[in-house]
Amino acid sequence: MKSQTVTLFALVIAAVGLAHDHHHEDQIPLNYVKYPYQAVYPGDDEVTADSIFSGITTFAKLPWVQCLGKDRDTAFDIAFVGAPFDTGTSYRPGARFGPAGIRAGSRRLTLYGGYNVPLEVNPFLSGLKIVDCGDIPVTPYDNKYAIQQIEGGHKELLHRPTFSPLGKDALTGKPLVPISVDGKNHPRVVTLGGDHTIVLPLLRSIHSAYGPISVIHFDSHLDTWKPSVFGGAPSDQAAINHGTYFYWASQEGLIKNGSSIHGAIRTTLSGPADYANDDASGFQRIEAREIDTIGTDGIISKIRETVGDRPVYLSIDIDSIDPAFAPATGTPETGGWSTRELRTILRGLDGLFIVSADIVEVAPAYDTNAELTTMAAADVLFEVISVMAKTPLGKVAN
Ligand SMILES: [Mn+2]
Repeated sequence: MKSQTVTLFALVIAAVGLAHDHHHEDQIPLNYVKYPYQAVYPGDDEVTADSIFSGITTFAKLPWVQCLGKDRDTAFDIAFVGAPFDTGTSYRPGARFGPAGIRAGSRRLTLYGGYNVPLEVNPFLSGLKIVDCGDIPVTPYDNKYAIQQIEGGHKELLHRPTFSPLGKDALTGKPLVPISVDGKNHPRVVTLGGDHTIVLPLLRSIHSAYGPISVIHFDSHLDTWKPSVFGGAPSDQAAINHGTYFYWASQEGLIKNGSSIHGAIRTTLSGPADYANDDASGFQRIEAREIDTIGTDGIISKIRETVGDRPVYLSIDIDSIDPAFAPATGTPETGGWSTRELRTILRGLDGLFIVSADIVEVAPAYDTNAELTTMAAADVLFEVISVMAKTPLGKVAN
């Protein structure tokens, strides 16, 4: 009787001990599957490691941080965030599904680790903390309110402290100072659109840190059109859409005049006056067809000469790529650049101070079964973050 009590007591002690030894990892269901965001590719020693096609999809399978929710205190250097807004579209709607589609198209970016061969950098292992913040909540019922939501969400992320310090100049070893107008070192935000209207609230946010900004804009369309070109506007709100947002951004003084440039332009016009209006909005232009005469090198030179060493915002409309390669977009135009050509041109921006960027007008419902457009969008952003990872947003003080 007595020995039975002792045995029972020992069992209880053992059970308590087990509870204390119970590691957090053991609580994951089916514990032979590793925590999806920290999987090791490929060939770790697990029986069944997490696969690139499994799990919940974030951009490039980066950690999901609820930056606008419970994880407000988590610092980062580059944040991906979705802006699922498409009620400023003139032709095909559907870019509200862009963020989800681009994430799906990005799954393989880290398959073998993510080393960018031509740029000789792995943005995912460069020491920068890169996260996926999910989407900014955006109402589909009220454009005015949605535009405020996008500006507010972006601004919150842009004004968070960075995870990494700015560091020192690679050549001189002198400390770098921020290139912002508020003197702070800001993280970079890569926004997944959404139709192109979102760039108006994004530039309002950028202005709060950098003042009037130089813009590199890849698009088949000007997007500086006056509302009258769209048949006039029945309301103030209708006057702000995915073809007029740069006109308004220019009117508001958000764009640095003369050092901004469009690339891949090939739209028809209401008339030559559209180009005069575009000039007045502060943009230089590179026509899509120039690739046949000056090539990618010539286009890169034009962009670099225009922007110089100023802080620059990069906005990429997926319709800059030819619909043969990226058909799933709001207003497709034939005669565009190949995915290869746009990627080459983006790599040519190496060394520029790209403070933030977006890719817009990806409307996955019009894509091929092979996910050509969303894959192109994701790969384009891979070039963008590779360029970002190589150039900190700082200069040596004069
Ligand atoms: Mn556009």
